[in-house]
Amino acid sequence: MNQKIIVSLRALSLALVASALVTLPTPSFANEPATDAAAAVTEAAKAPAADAKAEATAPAEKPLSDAEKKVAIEAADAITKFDASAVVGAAKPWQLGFQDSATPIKEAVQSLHDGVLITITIITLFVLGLMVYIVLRFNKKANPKPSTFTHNKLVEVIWTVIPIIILVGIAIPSVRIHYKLYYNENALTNPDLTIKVVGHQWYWEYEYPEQGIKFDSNITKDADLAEGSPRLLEVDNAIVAPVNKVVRIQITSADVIHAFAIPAFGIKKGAVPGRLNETWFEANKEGIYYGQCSVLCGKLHGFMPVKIIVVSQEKFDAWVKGAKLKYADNDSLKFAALN
Ligand SMILES: [Cu+2]
Repeated sequence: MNQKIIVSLRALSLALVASALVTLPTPSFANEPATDAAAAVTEAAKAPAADAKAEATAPAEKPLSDAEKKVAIEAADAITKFDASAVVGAAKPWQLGFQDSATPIKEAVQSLHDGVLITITIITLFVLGLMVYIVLRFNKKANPKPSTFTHNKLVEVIWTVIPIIILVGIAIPSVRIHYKLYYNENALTNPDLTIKVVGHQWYWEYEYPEQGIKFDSNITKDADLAEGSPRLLEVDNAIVAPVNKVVRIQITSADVIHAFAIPAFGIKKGAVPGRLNETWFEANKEGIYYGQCSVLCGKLHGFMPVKIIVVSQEKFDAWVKGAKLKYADNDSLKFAALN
């Protein structure tokens, strides 16, 4: 009889989890093989390349003079110049808990974490209370003549059903976040901006395929740090991204496995050689955000930080203009022209 109840309860829990999954949107694609994702980048890069061709034939397009180039590069440098008051995404001394959330995903992660923490605290206190009660009430002195029963149907039903409800309650928001991050068709196929990230031992390489910008990002040595700039997190060339825009990040590696992680955005994704992983963020606050490589990738693993500067769309456009010139020595412009 008990066996039957337990079997039917298991079936009930499966049905509950299944129904929770059914309510979620159908995935458009899972982590696709590298070739498909790479094709998407090529497609994305094609459109602006075509625009560039059209511009080249238009008579209004004049090449920039050296003085104009200098002004554009200086404007881009001014946007990326370190400003201690702009740092929002970094750990603080004696900090407890997470960094402040800067994306909807991170907000969801934070609230799931808080919910699970409350749940686990209640369970732990309840179990501790039960144990204390049992030790005091049923020790040999207090209860010299113990009862001999071994089963209680009601208790077994209760201790099966309540955990099922708790687990389903945790599973629903957890799976929701996963879907939002990795099956978000809109963010992954129709983003406002695409940035490709390539992990190297031991630095990051960033590409803006649609803008034709490509540069390396290396850690800043302690001796070169600006006033108030965080040690081991500062870099020479940071990612710049517009605020309140969906930014698709495509991640791969040129050598070993790294991981691209930004705590304030709630994203962490493996940089795997031969594979193109995807994630996205939509930062809702302007400022400077730091992250780090999060997979042990060799002796300088701790020295390949990530820095993202989130700015207004106007500032971002100005940065793109200057960065194209500043990083023109890289093969980025050739890269855009090839596609
Ligand atoms: Cu690494």
